[in-house]
Amino acid sequence: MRKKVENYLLSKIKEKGCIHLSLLDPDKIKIERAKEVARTIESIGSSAIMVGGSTCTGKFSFDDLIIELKSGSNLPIIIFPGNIASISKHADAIWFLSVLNSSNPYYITGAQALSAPIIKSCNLEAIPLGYIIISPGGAAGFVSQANVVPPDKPEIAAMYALAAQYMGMRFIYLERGSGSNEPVPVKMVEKVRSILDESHLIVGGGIKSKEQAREIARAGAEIIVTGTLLENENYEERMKNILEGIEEGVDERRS
Ligand code: 1GP
Repeated sequence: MRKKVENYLLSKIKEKGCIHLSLLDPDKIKIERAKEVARTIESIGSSAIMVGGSTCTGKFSFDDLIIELKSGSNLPIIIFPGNIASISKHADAIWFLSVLNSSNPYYITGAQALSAPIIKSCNLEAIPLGYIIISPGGAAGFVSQANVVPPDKPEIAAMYALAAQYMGMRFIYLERGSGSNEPVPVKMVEKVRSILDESHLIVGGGIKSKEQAREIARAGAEIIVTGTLLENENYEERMKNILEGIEEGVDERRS
């Protein structure tokens, strides 16, 4: 059943055509910066904050980071779990993700079964998500033992995406890997978009420029995620460029 955060995302997508979500990796952000970063992300026009990463050095508590982020912004905080430790009752929702092209069932249904009762006890909104990792896949691909999709094979990504839709996953995430040199190829985004008629398409990994964001939004992404650029000194300017690119891409898609 769709709940508050999912309904919020859907209404934003309907309004804007494509929205931007900011990803904060607990291993990479300093907790002292969290409140200010959250405030800036909201003022620039990102629609939600995702928190998570594939590695976990345990520098500080996941709960404390989320509490700090919430003190700086009213945006929904959505957990993007890298493992079953990435759960907090202070978040608003969790992407309940299955790594569809993992070669290890732990990452497809095992971690999900282990974490489901904890998610329920935290009263967290779980949003079903099919996660498809495209080569090179970065840390996410390595940790989740993904049989990464070759970037020049959009039809393979499309068949996984359609399978996810048929399994009832309401969001599909094409992931190139955080910090990847290149984002998901535009042809792959177009192909996946063309085959989906119910699920919503998220694209992330390696998106650094306005032009890349524009092309991916034009190709049919409904959510674009950026994370690494928040680690730069001049991230505000870069984020503004990404948001402008998304708007232009949607305008071109609609024209
Ligand atoms: C990673 O898709 C996200 O899971 C964001 O990637 O860090 O490359 O922006 P970047």
